Amino acid sequence: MKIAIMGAMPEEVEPILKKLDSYKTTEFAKNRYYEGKYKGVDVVVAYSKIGKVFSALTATTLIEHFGCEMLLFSGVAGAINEKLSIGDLIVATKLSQHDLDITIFGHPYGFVPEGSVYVEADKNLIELSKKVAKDLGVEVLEGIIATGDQFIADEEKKEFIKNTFKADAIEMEGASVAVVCDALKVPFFILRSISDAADMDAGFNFEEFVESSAKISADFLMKMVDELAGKNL
Ligand code: OS5
Repeated sequence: MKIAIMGAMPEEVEPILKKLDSYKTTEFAKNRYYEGKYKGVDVVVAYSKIGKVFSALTATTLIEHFGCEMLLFSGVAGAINEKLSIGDLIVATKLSQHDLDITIFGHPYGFVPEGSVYVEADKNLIELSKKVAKDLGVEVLEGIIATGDQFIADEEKKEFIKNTFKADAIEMEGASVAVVCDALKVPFFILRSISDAADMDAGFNFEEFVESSAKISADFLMKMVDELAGKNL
């Protein structure tokens, strides 16, 4: 089983690359892909660049070009749920595109014909994350992640996303990766650690905490890969 491990920004994949035994760098479609081994498992690591289009391209490439059969995403997010503080972990149960809007035609926000408002993440991988959380003694919230091509730093936009999608956290790549994996029938898992609260301080907080929160997410994700390695998939 070859596993794709992706983030959006260099900060999100650097802690993962440091853990690989060795890797080979390949350029494809204007991006770099790191093919390596981790505890005997074949992995391909990449950061997509920011946003839904780049992340969809990278997820598709990891699956169709590099032959990955499972995709794990690690990164940071803005908190909506007040239970979430900086550094806390959230696992997506389902994801939605908060900036997808053809409501003028009578459709709900986040919906286009032949699509769905939410895409559900793989239940087995969510179960595995619960086991890892228990073993590590860390709390991980399961919740809804809303994705859009905007860095949210505004209470009004945050309220809209909270009320419309019942979202617990916001980011800019998860739902597009989810759409790709769902369409290509590849099990996927989206993990995020909180870097800010998507409020007026979000820009400052993001810059201060992106590295530390990205590492919290990456370390947890690699514990999940430890477990997957033990299963000899
Ligand atoms: O990937 C983007 C989404 N991430 C999650 C996130 C988020 N999303 C929406 N709203 C929030 N409040 C969120 N909080 C966390 C994080 C990331 C946000 S966009 C950050 C861009 C920062 C930046 N700009 N230039 N650089 C960094 C330097 C640079 C220069 C050249 C190449 C690469 C980086």
